[in-house]
Amino acid sequence: MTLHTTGLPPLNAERLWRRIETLSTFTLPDAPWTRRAFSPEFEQARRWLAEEFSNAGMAVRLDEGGNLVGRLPAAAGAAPRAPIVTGSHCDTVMMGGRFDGIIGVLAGIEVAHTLHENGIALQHPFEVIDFLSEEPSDYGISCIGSRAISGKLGPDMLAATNPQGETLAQGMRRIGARPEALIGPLRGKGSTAAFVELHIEQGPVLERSQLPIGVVTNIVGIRRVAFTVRGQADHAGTTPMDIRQDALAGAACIIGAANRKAWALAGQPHYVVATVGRLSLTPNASNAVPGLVEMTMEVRSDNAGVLASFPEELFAEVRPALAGLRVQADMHEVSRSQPTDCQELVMQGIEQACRQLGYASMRMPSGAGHDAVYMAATGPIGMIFIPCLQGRSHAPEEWIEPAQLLDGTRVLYQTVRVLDEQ
Ligand code: HGY
Ligand code: MN
Ligand code: MN
Ligand code: MN
Repeated sequence: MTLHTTGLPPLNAERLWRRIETLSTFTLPDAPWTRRAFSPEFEQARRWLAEEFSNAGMAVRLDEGGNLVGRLPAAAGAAPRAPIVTGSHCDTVMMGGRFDGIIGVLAGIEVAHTLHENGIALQHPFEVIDFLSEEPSDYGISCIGSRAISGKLGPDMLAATNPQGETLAQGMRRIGARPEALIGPLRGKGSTAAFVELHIEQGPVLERSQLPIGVVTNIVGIRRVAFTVRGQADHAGTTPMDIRQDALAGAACIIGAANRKAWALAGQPHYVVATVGRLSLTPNASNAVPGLVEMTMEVRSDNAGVLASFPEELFAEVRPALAGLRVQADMHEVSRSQPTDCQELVMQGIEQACRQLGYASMRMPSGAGHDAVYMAATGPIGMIFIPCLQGRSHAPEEWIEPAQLLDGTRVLYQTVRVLDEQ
């Protein structure tokens, strides 16, 4: 049954929600919901998505950066214009949710399907992109596909390896991408008329404000550094405290200092958060002094200066404590994205669409990173947020109601129509 209420976009809410349910079946069975980029589940999902792109009337291709791109041509006789683009990502973190990234891809397909089946041809070509590996991949790199589009996937990243020793370039080839072709940006400045991404907020603001739509003003930059702390593995019972070299005690100094530093900087006047979310230790036995710790710390802020100095300042602060523990540590950067502003053209387009459809909205920053950050190199960007239950994300408890998804998809559809008339 297609929702044909007067004035509202003729989207098919049931078809949209059915796609959410189908895509969520492509997961590690014993770890819902997990669809890691480059995994078998991911490749199955990609094959299904390509069918859905095509069923929605779009021409489909996989670009050199591993992005799945669907495209509706502009109306016959329309002047040549850059495309209006939407999209997001269908990969997840380990035991993530069914909506982070996913709703941006599936809502884009529903917009295309609705345009196509109602014979509505825009003045701009319309593209929907499922970006490759927006989440930090097993190679340590995130936003792989959108970095490729914007020319930010350099040889050092392509040489990064996963725990099995496979390089990112090999992984990309395995899923049909052509990393050897990435000698520059896949899309240059001005190649996108406007990019607008629908995404769950992944935070509590909209739910607390009881608002259906958020208009994103800016997206935090993210800097990820790898710490390696080396001590000496020893017997936990026979090694006195004054001669042990406990690598985990050293790592704990770094983690504690990062937490204190972020607390001290938070809200003054910038947004600053720091997290160590990935850590491995050797030999990882209850009766052995840890000899080696490898961990990743990320710091996020809307201020480039904080991003540029936080890891280095942190490392300098903990050096005396590490020396006291007789452990060695080194730090190297894994990846960095800059704080990125959304453009008035797109923000006002979203707000106009909300007014036309009768949705209240509020402007707000994004503490999460998104592919939109990299699409900013190709043209003006904007993001539409919808609330998610208790702001939870990157967890199986992530949830939205079908009506909330429909709200967001309606605003996405209408925003595309508004921007098409610009
Ligand atoms: O980590 C992020 O900010 C995004 O959800 N991948
Ligand atoms: Mn995410
Ligand atoms: Mn996401
Ligand atoms: Mn995103």
